[in-house]
Amino acid sequence: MSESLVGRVGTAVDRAADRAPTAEAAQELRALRARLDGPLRLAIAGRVKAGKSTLLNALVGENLAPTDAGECTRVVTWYSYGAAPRVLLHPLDGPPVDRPFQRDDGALNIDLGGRSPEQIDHLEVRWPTRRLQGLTLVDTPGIASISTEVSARTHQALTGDVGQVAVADAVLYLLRHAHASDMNFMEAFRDRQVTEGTPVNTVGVLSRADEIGSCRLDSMTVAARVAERYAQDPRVRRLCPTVVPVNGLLGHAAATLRESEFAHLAAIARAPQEEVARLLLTADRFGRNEAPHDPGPAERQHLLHRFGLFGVRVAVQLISSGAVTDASGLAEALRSRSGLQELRSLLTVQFTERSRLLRAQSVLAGLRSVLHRADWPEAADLLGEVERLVSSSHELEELHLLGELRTGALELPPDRAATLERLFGGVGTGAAARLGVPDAPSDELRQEAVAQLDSWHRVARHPLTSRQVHVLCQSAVRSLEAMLDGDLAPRS
Ligand SMILES: Nc1nc2c(ncn2[C@@H]2O[C@H](COP(=O)(O)OP(=O)(O)OP(=O)(O)O)[C@@H](O)[C@H]2O)c(=O)[nH]1
Ligand SMILES: [Mg+2]
Repeated sequence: MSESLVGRVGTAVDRAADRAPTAEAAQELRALRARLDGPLRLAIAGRVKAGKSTLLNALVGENLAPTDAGECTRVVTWYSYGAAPRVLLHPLDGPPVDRPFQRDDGALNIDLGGRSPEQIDHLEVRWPTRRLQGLTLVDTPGIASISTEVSARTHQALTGDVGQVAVADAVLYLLRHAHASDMNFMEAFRDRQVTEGTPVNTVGVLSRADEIGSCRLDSMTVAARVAERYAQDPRVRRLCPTVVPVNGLLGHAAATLRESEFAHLAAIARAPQEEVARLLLTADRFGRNEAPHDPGPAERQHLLHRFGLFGVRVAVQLISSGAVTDASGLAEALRSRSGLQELRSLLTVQFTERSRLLRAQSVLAGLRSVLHRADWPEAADLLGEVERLVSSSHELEELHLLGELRTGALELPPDRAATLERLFGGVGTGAAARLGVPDAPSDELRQEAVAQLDSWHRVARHPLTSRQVHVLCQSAVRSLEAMLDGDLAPRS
């Protein structure tokens, strides 16, 4: 379906590039054209120390992004696929330059060549890993309360400056649990300057989820309840209607688990039960206690740094109960407790499946802004063409309505809103997901689509149907007709 839209957007950009009055405008349009065919750009955003870089590493399955300290954490950094490792620095003024880098304990240590973060537009890390094929992850510095050069750059990556298009097609927004003392937490949401994401391209992550339930073994269950509550909060809903709890630290440790770490955890698990319970009471006691000697305090500090107290407790419990017996079994069990798999599935449904559509949307926004800015006679005609393209695209309309439904901007009974959200591709873009009948054979899908089509026609004809619902009915009918013409068309 999105093939035709992408094709039409590509043609519109090419046409504009052919008629661009200046070399800069032509170049900007060529870059937009490349973006249409390039990978989806997913930015990871949130407040300082929300766990953004750790989550990025967990998603890539490698230790690349520096965490904790260093000036690189203050620079917007793109991680994209490349056949060979390479780091490019894009200064604010001038062309990109290659920069040398080392790997310190795995994470990249990039030599900025004496430039301060304020002088750098962004860094681009190209890395040979299949996880980055088709997906560029953009690590952003934490959004600080005071506006600095650096948070201005984060802002631009997420939303675009005035007259410029955002760097990101989609945003993963990290929220940390709001403690009673941290009422500033919601400020980032109130400040529409900070992020103008829309609910269709933003997914919320309740990060550092293990810390929410005081690192007890049921922490993730507690975190899931908190995430649910956040997702109901109108201020959060406006930005990201879905919020999932993730323990990025554990996800990352699971993806990069070493045999020596398993051996240390197994040694702890073998100690007498009361001794283990005492040792694991607090992070401080676990990290600093002189005894036992195997593993000693240095190794235990390392385990804390890599797994967190929750991760250590879970790992020791899994080993001592006999549920896991080797490093690969432990990695698998920890991965499933990190929430990372659920996040991945969500990213697939929300972003990967509609990657082309999201990219087309970004490129259209870029094209519009170039045309508005440019002082050339044909801009008005070209803009008219873009507007016609947008208004005739049912896919873009679905995306728009999905956003409206998710923020609760449309007043509908909850079950009807949920049916429409599903129909517009909210839980998956395949016909079965849209119709709400997973695993059904194609003739059943067809029957279901015809039945739903009838029912929406009936609602549309009903004299008490409001104008707003009438418009939604027409869109629902178009979605179902497209399905019957496309995915569900009889094979010839
Ligand atoms: N317990 C726990 N700690 C975490 C988790 N994710 C990150 N951390 C720790 O939180 C600290 C900050 O993590 P980063 O990944 O650097 O956070 P960030 O949001 O990238 O930070 P800035 O870029 O400086 O804003 C580090 O000490 C991490 O080890 C998590 O899921 N659980
Ligand atoms: Mg960071």
